[in-house]
Amino acid sequence: MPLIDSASGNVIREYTVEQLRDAANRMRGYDLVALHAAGSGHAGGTLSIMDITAALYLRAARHDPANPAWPGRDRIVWSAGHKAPSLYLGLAFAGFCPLEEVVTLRKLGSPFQGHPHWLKLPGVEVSTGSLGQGLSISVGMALAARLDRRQHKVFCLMGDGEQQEGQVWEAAMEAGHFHLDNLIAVVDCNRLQIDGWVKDVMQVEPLADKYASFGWYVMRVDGHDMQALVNALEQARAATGKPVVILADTVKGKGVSFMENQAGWHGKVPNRDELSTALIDLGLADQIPVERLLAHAREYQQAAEHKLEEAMPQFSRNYWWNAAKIMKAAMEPTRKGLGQSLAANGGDERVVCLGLDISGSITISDFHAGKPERAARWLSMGIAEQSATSAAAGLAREGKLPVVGSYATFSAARNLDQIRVSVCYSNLNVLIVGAHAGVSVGPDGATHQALEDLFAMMGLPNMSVVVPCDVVEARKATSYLLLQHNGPKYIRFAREATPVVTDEGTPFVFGKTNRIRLRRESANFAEAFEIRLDEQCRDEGEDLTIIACGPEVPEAMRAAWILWQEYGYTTRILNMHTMKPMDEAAIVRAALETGAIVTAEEHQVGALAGRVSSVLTESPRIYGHPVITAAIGVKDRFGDSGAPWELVKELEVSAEHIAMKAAEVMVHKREPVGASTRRHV
Ligand SMILES: Cc1ncc(C[n+]2csc(CCOP(=O)(O)OP(=O)(O)O)c2C)c(N)n1
Repeated sequence: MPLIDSASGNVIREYTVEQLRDAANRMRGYDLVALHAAGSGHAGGTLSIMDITAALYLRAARHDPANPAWPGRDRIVWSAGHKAPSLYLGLAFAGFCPLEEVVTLRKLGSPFQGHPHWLKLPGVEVSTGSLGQGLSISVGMALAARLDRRQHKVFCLMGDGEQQEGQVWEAAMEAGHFHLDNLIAVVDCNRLQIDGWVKDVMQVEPLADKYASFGWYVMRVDGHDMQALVNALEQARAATGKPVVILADTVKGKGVSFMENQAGWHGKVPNRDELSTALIDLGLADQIPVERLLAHAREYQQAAEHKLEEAMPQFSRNYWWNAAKIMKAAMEPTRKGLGQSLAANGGDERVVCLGLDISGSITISDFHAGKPERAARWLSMGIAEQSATSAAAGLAREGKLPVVGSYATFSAARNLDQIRVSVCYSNLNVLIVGAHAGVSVGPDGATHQALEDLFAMMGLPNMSVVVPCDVVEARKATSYLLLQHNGPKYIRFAREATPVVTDEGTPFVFGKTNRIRLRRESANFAEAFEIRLDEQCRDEGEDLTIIACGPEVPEAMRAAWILWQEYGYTTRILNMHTMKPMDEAAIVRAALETGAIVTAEEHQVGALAGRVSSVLTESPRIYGHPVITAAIGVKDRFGDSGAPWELVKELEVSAEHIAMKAAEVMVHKREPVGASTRRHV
């Protein structure tokens, strides 16, 4: 079946198998250019699925690029959201969007988000990125089509690692139960996932038997044989009485010699030289206008940056990290602290670590790296966050010290009920790692940016929550939580390198806030500040307090520097690393002694601000004392693709935003109600 003009029902274009092969090959070339321009993304899986993409978008599916919302169109659900660039190229080649725009992939504000968002790009059916949800959405769409007596088909594209998600099998059961013969699933079986071969990470085969036993027709094809793919898709359309799954055997990184069958190319993109070699491999050296496309990507990026800078609070000079000769900051990813602690403490025989197919990147695999004697205590659970959470509870019930982690949005949101009941209600000793939290997974986009996790984790009875401010504090916090703290515990940290502002000697006491004061100007940013336990400090008559956690602590320190330089205000910073139980005494002291509090969190505003506010409203010692409060955080919106530091600006959680808000607060502190409110900073 070809592309259709929905108004007349006429065929717009009929691709031959040879033309489809050629299109798939060129799509691979454009994919690599877009990934190179983005600087991040998934080369391996986008290349393996490209023949399927071409066969589906240019031949099998009935749709009209001029009318993406045509009710009679086939629906294509891209469950493997990380392979978004293939979807975008399918749409572009079919004529849904301009081909050259795809090079704005993963850039701030681009319709070509890191993971597909249907509200940003016509032709995308639904938003995906959290693996394992697409088949359920497809079941819903297929049921809706049946209820509405429509004849279109619903296609669902998945990966083979993705089959590890339990939700896939709930959906498979539903599709079989409802005899959804308008549903066609395609699995890109490239046999690799992030942590290695699927069979080693968590065996999913025999997939054919599994689907068949759930009441599906099963076809197995060579996913790079265009004729076989076209035939299979056509046969699947004709099936009656049961849903169809096409298991397409593919090669990850297909077409590029140095990427084929290499797990390392899962989440990696080619540099300029590698791009040239790859295009030669694909026989496309002179066939894609690489320089023109890259120039377009650069122009888009410059315009996005310009818009962002225009919207930033303005001060007399540039205070950004490392912008000036003084106040230089060393940067290191906070996540490394987890790995350092697990490597150091993993000798304890009770410690077991559960991998969720994102092990190297979040550093949990440092637990066993180079230590074969720990291999038995490294438990690869596959992409199955919900089951792994309850399994961790089982391990804890038997006296183990389990650590389970993934992107915070998958380890502290997708599995929320398992955390609530299996872990918290049972009050078990499970350390849950919320890695890559906040905006620090930047280009991946909103689906991967945990900006809500603290609400749930802090709201759970028995749960303790720590949000370390840098790599050193992350190591100390992990070590404490792992070996000394009993009960459910959640540690949350970022992916991106952030300033290192503490050192070995900095106190870390669970539940006790650190107070940070700017003492001097220094070539080294961290050395300009003194950090002590808040309860050991005396009042120095500071003008205001900034209470911050995680990556907002260094931002708060930079804000204190701005406030001193621009207005002469002195700031007390509270590093609220332990978000639960929160150090209420430190908050009350700050309120009484400074009378002005600004909270700063890289999260939907309220996890920190709401808790601080309730401490203030619940504390009789505050009665009668004026306290002005303000909050910095993400304001009830999803994130976006973009560089992490761009998103810090876009979501208004930078030091500049904190400083500007603090300056406003100071106007009100100095001129209380009744006085003139005309003065603005
Ligand atoms: C629920 C969820 N957990 C984890 C991830 C992170 N993640 C992205 S891709 C991926 C591996 C997917 O493997 P597979 O389905 O085989 O895709 P392919 O290897 O073909 O890229 C993981 C774990 C995610 N996106 N969603």
